Amino acid sequence: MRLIEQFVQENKEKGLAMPIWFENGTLKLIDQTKLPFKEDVCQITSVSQLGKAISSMMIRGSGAIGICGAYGIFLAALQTNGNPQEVKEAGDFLKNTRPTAVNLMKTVDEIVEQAKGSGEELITTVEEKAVGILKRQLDFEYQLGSYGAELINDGDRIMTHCHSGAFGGAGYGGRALSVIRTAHEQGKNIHIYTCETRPYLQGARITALELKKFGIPHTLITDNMSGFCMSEGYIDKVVVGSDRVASNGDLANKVGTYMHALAAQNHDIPFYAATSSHTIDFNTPAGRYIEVEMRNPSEVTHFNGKPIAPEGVQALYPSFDITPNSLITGIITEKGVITAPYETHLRKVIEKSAV
Ligand code: RI2
Repeated sequence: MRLIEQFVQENKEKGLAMPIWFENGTLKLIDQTKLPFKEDVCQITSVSQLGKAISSMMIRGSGAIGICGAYGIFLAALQTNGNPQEVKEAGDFLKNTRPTAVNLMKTVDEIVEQAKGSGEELITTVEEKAVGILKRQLDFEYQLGSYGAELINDGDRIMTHCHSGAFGGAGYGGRALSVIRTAHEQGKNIHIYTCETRPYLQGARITALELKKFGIPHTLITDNMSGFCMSEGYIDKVVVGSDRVASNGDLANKVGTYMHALAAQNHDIPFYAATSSHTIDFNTPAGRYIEVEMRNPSEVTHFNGKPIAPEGVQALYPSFDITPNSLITGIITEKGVITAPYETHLRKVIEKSAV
């Protein structure tokens, strides 16, 4: 059995729900467009098919698409019999599938830079590196979960947006749900308000599914109810994930995050972003430099293939928005919880101990 298959088997035995894995010589992923009604497993036989799965959001979440980078380069190494030029080209292709989440780009660059030699030697080094990255991502989830859980009190009612969980990460709880899952496993009595997250409905379809599986009490709300819930005192804390954190602490996350942060500030509700060092981009000085992915407006005008607006209506779908650092109470990472001033504190905590 290959090293990468052993890694998968060990984690399956621990009961982790991985979004993508390598088994019996094949790359497989859960088609997240079908959740929660079906857990369809798709076989991925080429890098171009993996790229389509990422851009069509069959697999999504910044952590999960980050590990797609590791699996994708390993697949490319296998299929090209370790041809370094073709492996590099596969990496360039994968990096262009979604522009906002930085984990995918960083993972591909890391693994391609360290791929040595050609042929069997290249396949082996890529596989070892890929397994190292997968283990590291999973460790991050446990570590940031444990730091974040220290912020959660018994009885807290926590709002989250989109899906930053196991299927969007490496298998334990992604980012936000690692914090929530750890607090729950510590025996804290918590209740989650999960925003449905128009238009792709990650919150309704996937966060609610995982909370149900973890046995964590929760209530589904539509995105436009967060202000009401905060003003009525239903929410004690907000914890969201992150697709990219700029070096000044500005945050790109699923569209809608910014309006929740504004409402939270108005009601003195702590607003936390859960992330990992791999999602902090020191090459991007501020949020305004982050490219926000603009998706097809038909994802707004249609639902499940059916129109929900007059034919020909103009629509807009920015997939993310930018929450300025001034609205963020703390950034939860695998190194600890980082607070303002982010410009200096992020570098101090993360860059000094770069992974
Ligand atoms: P982690 C999602 O984007 C959302 O922005 C969500 O908050 C984030 O990725 C989760 O990523 P999409 O891929 O924080 O559904 O869990 O468009 O890494």
